[in-house]
Amino acid sequence: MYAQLVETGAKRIRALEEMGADERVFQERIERGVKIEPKDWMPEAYRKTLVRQISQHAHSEIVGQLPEGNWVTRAPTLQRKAILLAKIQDEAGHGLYLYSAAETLGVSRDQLLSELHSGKAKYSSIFNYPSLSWADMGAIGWLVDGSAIINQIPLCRCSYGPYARAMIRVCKEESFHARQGYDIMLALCNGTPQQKQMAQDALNRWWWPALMMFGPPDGESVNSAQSAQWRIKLFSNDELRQKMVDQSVPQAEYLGLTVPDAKLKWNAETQHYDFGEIDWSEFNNILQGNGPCNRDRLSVRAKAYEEGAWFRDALAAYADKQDRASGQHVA
Ligand code: FAQ
Repeated sequence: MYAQLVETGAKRIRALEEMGADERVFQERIERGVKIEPKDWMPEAYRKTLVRQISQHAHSEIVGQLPEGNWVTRAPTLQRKAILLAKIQDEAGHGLYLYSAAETLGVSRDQLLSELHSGKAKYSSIFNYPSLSWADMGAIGWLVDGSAIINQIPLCRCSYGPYARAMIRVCKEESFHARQGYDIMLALCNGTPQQKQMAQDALNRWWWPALMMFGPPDGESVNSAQSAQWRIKLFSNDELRQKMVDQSVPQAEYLGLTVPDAKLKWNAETQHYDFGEIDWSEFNNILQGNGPCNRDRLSVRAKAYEEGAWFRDALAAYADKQDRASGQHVA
């Protein structure tokens, strides 16, 4: 599957014999399954790819709090509210582990955040859709966290040590998130016809965007081949997307909901579901900053960062004071 992924990427990668001595030793270590650690030699392009992916991932966790934050004050019961709050806090924690993992590669958190706030850095397309009803909290947990787990379980085995280790806890927490989402969907589907209709409407709106989360089709994925060679990616975008469809369709059937895809059909030969064409123009539009919520998401994050400046200053002043008191102050 690794060789297949290397083959299917849109860019050609270099073979071992075309590499310089350091790079060859590095590649051989990766192929033996040895983790790369922050102080090890690494090609600059490997470092840059990881900074790109880990920071995009961190930004996604932080921006991803916003669609759910929209429903904290309107959760239907105290218990649902407490669960939702805990989930959103977990996402903040995931952002922090991931920014820390990126920092081991020599970038500062301030630099990464300024790239997010200026619109230069990407974050997951999925968080540029609005959360219109309480049922969206169910659909996000079930489909968005569900997709995140499918993508992230292999990352626990990726070649870069700090990223792989951060992912272990993230995946455990995402599993709770997916269950809480499915539990909301189940409650709505067992409720009144109107509640079931809310669940169906949420599934209709989140299904296709969730499939887009896995990235462009393999033939158009510019980073896949190189990331596969470096064992950052262990499965291709299309392989993971297929896993998501195969896993979610029976779950939708159990809920008594209809997946909004007329071409969805079990294929006995491949033992997978065939599914319809994804609207990649919608995805590309979002990546260009023109999705339904792109501008709003960025302005909310930038405002929160500005308004938190006094708190960061106070923390830095306190840490400085502590260092002086303990004689560890560096001028
Ligand atoms: N959105 O060549 P590829 C979550 C970009 S966490 C936006 O295939 P790659 C938890 C891609 O960056 C969700 N951009 O790229 C949660 C590249 O552009 P670049 C986030 C996308 O990196 C739940 C270009 O397209 N998870 O949900 C997207 O090899 C609920 C070409 O693509 C991660 O970040 C997209 N969906 O594969 C939180 C997981 N897809 O950078 C709160 C780690 C692609 O060259 C609430 N990331 N692009 O300018 C990955 O596994 C990979 O980065 C992929 C993309 C698979 C996302």
